[in-house]
Amino acid sequence: MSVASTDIQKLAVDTIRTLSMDAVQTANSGHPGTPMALAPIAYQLFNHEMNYDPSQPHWPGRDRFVLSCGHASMLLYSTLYLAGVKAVDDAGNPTDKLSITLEDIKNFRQIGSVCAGHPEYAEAAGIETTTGPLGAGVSNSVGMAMAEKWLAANYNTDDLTLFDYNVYALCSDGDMMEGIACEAASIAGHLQLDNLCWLYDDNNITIEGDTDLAFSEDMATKFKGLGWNVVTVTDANDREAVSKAVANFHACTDKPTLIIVKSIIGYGAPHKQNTHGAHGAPLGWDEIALAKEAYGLPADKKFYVPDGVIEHFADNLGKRGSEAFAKWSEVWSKYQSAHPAKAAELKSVFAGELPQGWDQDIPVFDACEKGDATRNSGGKVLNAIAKNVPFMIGGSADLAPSNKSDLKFDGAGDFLTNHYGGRNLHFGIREHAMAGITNGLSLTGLKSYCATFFVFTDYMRGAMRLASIMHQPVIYILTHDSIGVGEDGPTHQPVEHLTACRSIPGLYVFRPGDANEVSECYRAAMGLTTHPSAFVLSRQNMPTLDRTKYNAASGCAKGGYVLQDCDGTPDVILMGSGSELCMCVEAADTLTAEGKKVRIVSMPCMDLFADQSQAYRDEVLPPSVTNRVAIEAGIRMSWDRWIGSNGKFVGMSGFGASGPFDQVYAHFGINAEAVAKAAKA
Ligand SMILES: Cc1ncc(C[n+]2csc(CCOP(=O)(O)OP(=O)(O)O)c2C)c(N)n1
Ligand SMILES: [Mg+2]
Repeated sequence: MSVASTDIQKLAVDTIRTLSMDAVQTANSGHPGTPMALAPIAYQLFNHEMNYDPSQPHWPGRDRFVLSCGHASMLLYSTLYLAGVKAVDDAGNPTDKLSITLEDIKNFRQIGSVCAGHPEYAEAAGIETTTGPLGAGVSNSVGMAMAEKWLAANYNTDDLTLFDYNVYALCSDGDMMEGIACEAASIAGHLQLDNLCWLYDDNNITIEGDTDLAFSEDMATKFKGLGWNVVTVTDANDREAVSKAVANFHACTDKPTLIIVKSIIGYGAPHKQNTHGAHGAPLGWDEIALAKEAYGLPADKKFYVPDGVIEHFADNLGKRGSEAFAKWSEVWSKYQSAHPAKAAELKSVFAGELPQGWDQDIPVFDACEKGDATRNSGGKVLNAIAKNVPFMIGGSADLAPSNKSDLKFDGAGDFLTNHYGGRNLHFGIREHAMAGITNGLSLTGLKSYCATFFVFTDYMRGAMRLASIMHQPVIYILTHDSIGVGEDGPTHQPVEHLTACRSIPGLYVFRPGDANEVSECYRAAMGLTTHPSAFVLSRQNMPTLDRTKYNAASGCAKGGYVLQDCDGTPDVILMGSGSELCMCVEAADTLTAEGKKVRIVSMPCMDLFADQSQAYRDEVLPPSVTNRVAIEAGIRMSWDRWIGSNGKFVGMSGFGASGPFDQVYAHFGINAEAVAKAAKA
């Protein structure tokens, strides 16, 4: 029996709904109501609007879909399954297996299923970013849209268009309430990102109940004020209206678009529709049976995929996608012959690799007693690397002159409204969105970095954590790294931040102890292609050590290394990082003059040191030498592992103070004398 086209469309939408309900019920946890309500939106976007080839989920020219309301994860899983999105191999090439199988859906929220509670990037092709913390996804989408603009500006030619895609993000009340969403929307509006479309599920309900409890913004007015094009769809089930709204988005060429969609949570569940009952809990099998009846589907079948639904996706999305991909591939192959050098750069972008020779200009710094601030040497090294990595882009949250994060070489340029080719981004004072956007840039294959004062990582932490969860090799440039900030006082002086950043699994925190350590730490960090790294850099000068006297800074590759040794077993090991390393050196000189045998260990990256073999770690920190002193202008916590229970720590135990930096150091007793004293105690 053939089905009229409207029937099969309805059937496809309802199948997204029932798969989602069944999965949540089977897991006995999750949010069923939002996938039920938004099924028509996901269906319409994927099957009829987006330029997306399910057989080529990593195709660089594809439209991106971000599910910012990650709690509605089953909406994405059901849709990707029905769309027939293919799995990819380790190199990102499509295989003939499905990215998400029905088995995975049956095992929603179970260990081993790619269908995790919230969508996790790289678990299954088609999941463009990890979401769950509300607001994160929409911020990523802005980064993805900026990346498209940047790629188009730098690589499209008059006759060969490689990049011309759109970024869609589906978001909820919770997303919109989050500060990061407003920051991200503000910059997107300012930059006039007309390739960005957010669809806001205006369903008037959150966990605690009606949005009246805590949310009464006029979203249309707000977004118009932010420079967005705003369209309203009064019923999520009206797919024609959704399609018209998307057409309106396409037609708008100077603004991002917000489509406000009114929906009814738990749509179709007779007792729980539009109530709290369809929120963060399964519906119950009885209610599910009634909902299935209401949809006109068999009430007793679980995980039922009616005949024709998968074919329907293949006939629409599949066909449209493979034609678009074939067309793009033709352009790409012409491009490779016409512009081989540019094509080689793009191949690195697509593969997430660094170009040959990226490290050829990393500077070696001459020894110098006066030395330099590591933020300054950091700026030099960043520029030396970025010059040879044409797709390395980033910027600061309005502190580039302080962070020394500007790319200053010829042709670097600024990324500005309608001038999207530049490599210096200006995030404005929006740290959380900055870090979320930087994730979006990285997810597009660009080598991205962002910068601010170290203390403001408090505002970025959510996005930094997600970068690590997603294995994105983002770089954070974090200057003004301690009480060394000086006069700005305790609000601007990081104290617990080194330990706090070190505590994020997979984030490599580098705090180089002189200019050559900056070079070598950058070399190490750039090599970490599946982890983010943070560069914690000083405002104040520190000596550039004479490496003919001290061991080479290349030891930074192992995170910690012996900077200077003594003959035989040390009486004491002095350890430090950053601007306090030179205090270890000074203390070592004093102690040596007094006849002590002293070893100095430089520890620019504890995370990397922890990765080394036990043998190497024992070589640097022999277990028999328990007399150890560490110095760092931060709290003790992350040092305990390295100094052991007999160890001593010179550092901070509370907040800092306002004053000239040297006086602040003196006030808190963080200096070589304190190290020498602790060593003798
Ligand atoms: C940053 C953050 N805070 C809190 C939560 C927990 N949480 C999950 S869903 C939700 C609110 C749900 O309301 P809404 O965003 O409107 O989504 P809907 O239920 O309407 O789909 C909350 C508070 C979260 N996921 N992220
Ligand atoms: Mg809501």
